Amino acid sequence: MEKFNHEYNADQIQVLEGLEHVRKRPGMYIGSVSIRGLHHLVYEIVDNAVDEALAGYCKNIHIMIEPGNIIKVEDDGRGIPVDIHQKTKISAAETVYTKLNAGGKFGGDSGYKVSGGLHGVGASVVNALSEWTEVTIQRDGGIYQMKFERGKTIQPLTRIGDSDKTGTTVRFLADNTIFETLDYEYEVLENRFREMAFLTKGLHIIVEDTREETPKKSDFLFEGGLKTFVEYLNKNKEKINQTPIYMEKDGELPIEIAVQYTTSYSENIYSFVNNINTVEGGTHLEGFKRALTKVFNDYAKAHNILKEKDNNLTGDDIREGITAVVSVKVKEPQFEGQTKTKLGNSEVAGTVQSLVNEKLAEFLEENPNVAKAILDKCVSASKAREAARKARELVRRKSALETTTLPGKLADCSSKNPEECEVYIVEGDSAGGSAKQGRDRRYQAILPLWGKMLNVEKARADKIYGNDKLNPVIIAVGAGIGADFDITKIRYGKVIIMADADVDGAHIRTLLLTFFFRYMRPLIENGNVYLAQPPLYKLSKKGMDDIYCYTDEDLQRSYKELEEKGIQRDQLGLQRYKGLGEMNPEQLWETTMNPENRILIKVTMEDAIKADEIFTLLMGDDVEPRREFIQANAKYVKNLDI
Ligand code: TSJ
Repeated sequence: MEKFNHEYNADQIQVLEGLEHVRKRPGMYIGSVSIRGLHHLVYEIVDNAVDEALAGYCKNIHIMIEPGNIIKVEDDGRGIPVDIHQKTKISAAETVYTKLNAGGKFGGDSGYKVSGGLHGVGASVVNALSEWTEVTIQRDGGIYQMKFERGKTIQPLTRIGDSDKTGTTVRFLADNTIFETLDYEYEVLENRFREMAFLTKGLHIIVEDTREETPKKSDFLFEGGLKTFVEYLNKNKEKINQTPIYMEKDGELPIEIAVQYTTSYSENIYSFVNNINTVEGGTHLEGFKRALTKVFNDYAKAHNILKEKDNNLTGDDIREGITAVVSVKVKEPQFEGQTKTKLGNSEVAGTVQSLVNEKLAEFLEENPNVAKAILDKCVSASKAREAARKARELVRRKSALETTTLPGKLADCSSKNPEECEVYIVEGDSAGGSAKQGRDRRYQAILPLWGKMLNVEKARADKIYGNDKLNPVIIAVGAGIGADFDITKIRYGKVIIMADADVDGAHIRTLLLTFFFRYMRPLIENGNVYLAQPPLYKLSKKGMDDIYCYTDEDLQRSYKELEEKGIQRDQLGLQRYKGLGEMNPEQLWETTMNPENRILIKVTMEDAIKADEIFTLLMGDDVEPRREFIQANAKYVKNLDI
């Protein structure tokens, strides 16, 4: 029988039309023709090799970006079957490569194929969107090869040599008439395949980039699977349980879960179905969360950590500080949701729930110290949440009844029209006193702050409400915080931070800006936050009006101007202000508060973001970056301290 028949039969014409459609509407198959779509081509091909690994026949996958943006993917699986299929009269290998969605037909029983979304569209889509493709298969004692150009068969599957190995190698060059760019981002591929390796324990994945003179290479093999994944995610965090809790189950519906608690306040749960990140969650995640809540509550009650009369801990309390990865393999996954990344299969919830119910309960019984440490954190999360709720309700109720008691320290203005009103937040009591006396009380309010501010970084919302420094600011501004913040309720059109030009002043400024940025962001976006600019120097001479200078350049300029008028430096009195407190009320009014003379700096989002970054750096858990920052800015800090 003639092996290569180049006459097209009806089947083959359909194939061509199918692949033509992929070229006409690539977005329908791979999402986009941007770099995302380009990377997707690689994922499609590698998925086939991972399927072979999941079926238990492949140990190594090698992904290479070659010069010219050629991708090579090689595995040591069984090799795609090369024998001629009786019905279609072509080999499985060719079918996989030329028929839309043909992959499933040949791999249906062995693995957990993916359906829906943009995943699993198959190698034929990659073929259609490539300038050329070359597939090499080693199996049954031979080496077989086939070649394609833009989806069309150039060389049908041909035996080109002998081999005693098995495996599949695919090389392809994406079509530059379709994609916006062919420049793969190594780090993106590296991250995806690291994740793949975490999700498939024991699978050895090598990623390599030989496009540049100095090649890049990553080698992933994680015998610990998700346990190692969670450790990787938490590498910079302070752990509560040193070793992740690990739960696993094989069978019809394989499940793998790892859990580790940290001292942070955030919840980090990743879920996967057939190695696809289910960003929108789904039944597997629901089952996990339900079991987590139940097991911890049961344990807490049984061990008297919660009393009989206490309310149950909520899911949120129990998930504070959690890092977890939940991975399930589902034979016929139903993907739902906006981006088709939400698992719909209802049977999965119960299976995951039973596993976690059993294994987690067992773990807690066997590790009472870990159980205690985690539950202590959950209980304090619960208390914090309760306090935050009360504080929020208090603020809400007060503002609803308009009976808010204004902070005792606040010297309010007489006008109630926010558009003309301004509040000065002043560092220190003595400066606050001068400001109170010097102000125009019709429209200027003064709120003095003193002492060490709360470290906003490490505080939960309840601490913010309950904090004796920040609470007056919240009440004075009058518009709530966080999700409750309502810009239409602000009591002052200008919120002005007035702090000294020294390190402590810079500290207060950074803290307040960070606070506004995190808890009253619309206030900054709307341009309501300002920095007052007190003078640094005063030049004086008998018979001459005092001259205030706000910067060093200002001072030099004034000296020059006065020299031109015949006044020499040594005839002038120079006062350097160390702090706002040194100014009397009249001076403070003249230099810093009188709209006719004062300099106000409007805070932009960029300023606030920068403050937030500096703040995180200075207050965060990581000591090393803080040390580096302080060293790098030591000079700057000294300058501030003049
Ligand atoms: F699809 C593909 F060409 F893109 C591709 C497939 C690319 C790569 C890099 C690897 C693979 C692939 C496919 N590796 N291993 C397999 N295995 C099979 O296709 C296979 C082998 C044997 C049997 C069997 O039942 O004997 C079944 C299958 C699906």
